[in-house]
Amino acid sequence: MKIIHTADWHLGQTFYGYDRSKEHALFLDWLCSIIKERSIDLLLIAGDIFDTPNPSAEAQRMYYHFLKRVTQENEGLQIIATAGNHDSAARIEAPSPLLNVFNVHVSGVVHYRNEEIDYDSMIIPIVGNGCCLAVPYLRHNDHPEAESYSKGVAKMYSALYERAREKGYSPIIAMGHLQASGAEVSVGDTSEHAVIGGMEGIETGFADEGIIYTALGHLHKAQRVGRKENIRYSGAPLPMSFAELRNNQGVTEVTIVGNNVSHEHITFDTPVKLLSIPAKPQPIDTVLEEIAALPSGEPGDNTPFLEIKVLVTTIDPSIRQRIDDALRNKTVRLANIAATSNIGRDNGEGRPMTYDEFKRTEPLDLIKEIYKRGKKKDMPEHIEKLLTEVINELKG
Ligand SMILES: [Mn+2]
Repeated sequence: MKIIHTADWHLGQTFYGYDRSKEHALFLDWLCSIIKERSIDLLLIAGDIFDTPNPSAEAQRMYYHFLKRVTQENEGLQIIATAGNHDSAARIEAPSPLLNVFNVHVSGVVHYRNEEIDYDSMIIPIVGNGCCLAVPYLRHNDHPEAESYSKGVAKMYSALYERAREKGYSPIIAMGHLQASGAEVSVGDTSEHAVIGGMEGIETGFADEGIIYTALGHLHKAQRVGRKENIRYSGAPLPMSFAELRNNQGVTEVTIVGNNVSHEHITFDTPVKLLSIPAKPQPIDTVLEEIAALPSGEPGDNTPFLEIKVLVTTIDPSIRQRIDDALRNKTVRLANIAATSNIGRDNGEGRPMTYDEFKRTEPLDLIKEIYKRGKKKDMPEHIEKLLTEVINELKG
């Protein structure tokens, strides 16, 4: 059995205001050709099909056009998709009566029967005698009762696995949209944290026995989880932020023969490159020199997106204008100016703190440092204690 595992398409995404529909269309064309060339039996889409719960008509048209084309071109192809945290679970599942006719199954919502989780609705038979445990992104209370969210999610997979095994399915594969513990998050990536924010990772021990392959979505970097080759993130096909520019975007081909499973990452050569200059934040004059070295010409559909990292050393309102002037006639599309300042606090590594780092800083640490800077001595313990109480009170 040959499977393509993909996730995190984020159809309809705009990148700092730029439309990405052409990039997405090229990806879907490429995916069609991969599925045909490699005689794929099963396509798994592990969530975040769309970028928002309310995708544009164009994004939806692109998705349904793809489903129609790929099922028409590949007789016998089965498609199973689950909802991610960015998708509207109910919306993507709504066309199921029609999609089922084309051998497309969408698992968006956790269904209940007599107030019990309807596990059978998430067990999708696949070619041969196998099945796929198609688990959508689980919101709070969408899982069996447990002492925490992460334990509840793990319990959901274990319960599904037991049920599928009792029913005699083999092989059993699983698919889900979650943040696994032991997985690597792209540094500073905000799209991956959008909903999960601060929640602990899910232990994937449930996949140790019996489940031959676990196809995950949510993290945008292709990787195995917890050193297990058969628990993987396929990664996103397009970089969704500048933090992802070195992620080697693509899809994962999985081949199952008997009890053997092998995989191969197939790189998608993204049509629009992301450029982030300078390598680290630099004062404006250095930035302008690097901009001057960029190629000139008319911008087109595939013109790279540019991020500029400026180190602000003095308050200078002309910076934006100087950057705009320097960029005139350059074949880049300015997406983001990331300004970091050394006017304020150092991040402890001898470079200024970025806004994201600032957001992650504990308030108490910040207050202690400011106290030390002003009073030239450590904050007395009784003040620290008092502040801790106030902060805890505010955090509720
Ligand atoms: Mn995503």
